[in-house]
Amino acid sequence: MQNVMKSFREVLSNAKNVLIFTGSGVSAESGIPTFRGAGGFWRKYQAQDLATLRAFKENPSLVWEFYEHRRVIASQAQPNKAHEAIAEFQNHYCTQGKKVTIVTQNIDNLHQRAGAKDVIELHGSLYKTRCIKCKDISVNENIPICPALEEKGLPDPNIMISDIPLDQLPHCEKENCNGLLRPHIVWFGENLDKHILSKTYEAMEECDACLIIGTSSIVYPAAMFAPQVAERGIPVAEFNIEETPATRRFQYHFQGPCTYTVPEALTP
Ligand code: BJW
Ligand code: ZN
Repeated sequence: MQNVMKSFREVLSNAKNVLIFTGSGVSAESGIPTFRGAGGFWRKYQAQDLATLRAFKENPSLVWEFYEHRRVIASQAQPNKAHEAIAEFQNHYCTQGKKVTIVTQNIDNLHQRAGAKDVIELHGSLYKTRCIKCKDISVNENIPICPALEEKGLPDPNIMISDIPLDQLPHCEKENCNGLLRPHIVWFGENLDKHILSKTYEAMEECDACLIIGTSSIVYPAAMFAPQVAERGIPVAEFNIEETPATRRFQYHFQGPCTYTVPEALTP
């Protein structure tokens, strides 16, 4: 492991353009549950039951409670040593005229809170809303997001109903709109933003080293990105507590909690 780590650190020291992909595993040690791990349930639901437009249309109150809970958890969490090492690496490399692009599937804002710059958020953000009527996207960090959601969203599986009246859920404040707001998050079956995808493809084309940290590599299209970089012959290093369906596609695999392995790779 030590020699392999030494080899990857050499790759990084010669690289001019590094791409870092992250998933929910990077925030696991900050106390934010991953999707497919043991903590991936909220009440009796899994994320794929609620993270759909259909679920939101059927019961916007329930879906807003779910996201209110996630906003509370994420805002109380602190960036961990992996987020910090990534942000410091980016900062340090930029002062040497090199480039580090961070592309995350996470919606928790922890990379940015650790000091990372220009983070590309593939799946949106817990702290942005989108109006279903005028499509306006706004930043909203209020907790609760509206009075009716105060203390709502408790994960207790015995809570069976969610019946906040529609007019008390978050609504658009643009003049003459008042449309219902939804979380600005890419739900299952929805397309990723074209502009964000093209920035990601550009970073994939330009990079000469790549890290993929804390993702199961099973949700598409993000699951294809690091393997596509590896197919170009670029050294890719996976950091995960276990092997994933993509592991064999990568030159390096560092197994263990990313708060140990990532600082080991990135700290000068
Ligand atoms: C650690 C660790 C530690 C833990 N240290 N590591 C084939 C091709 C294309 C699309 C599809 C396809 N088959 C199915 C689809 C559709 C679907 C999809 O991919 N489904 C899969 C489940 C198969 N994709 C979509 O719907 C996407 N849209 C799309 O494809 O549009 C075209 C289309 C239109 C119409 C119909 C079909 C297609 C959109 C995907 C959006 C994903 N959104 C979510 C939910 C967001 C909402 C929310 O958060 O509430 O984003 S899904 C969820 O998974 C979330 C995550 O960003 C994403 C990735 O999960 P991640 O981060 O990898 O987490 P886990 O839990 O899976 O893994 C954690 C990892 O960390 C593990 O490996 C651990 O070992 C590791 N770990 N602790 C290091 N300390
Ligand atoms: Zn509106």
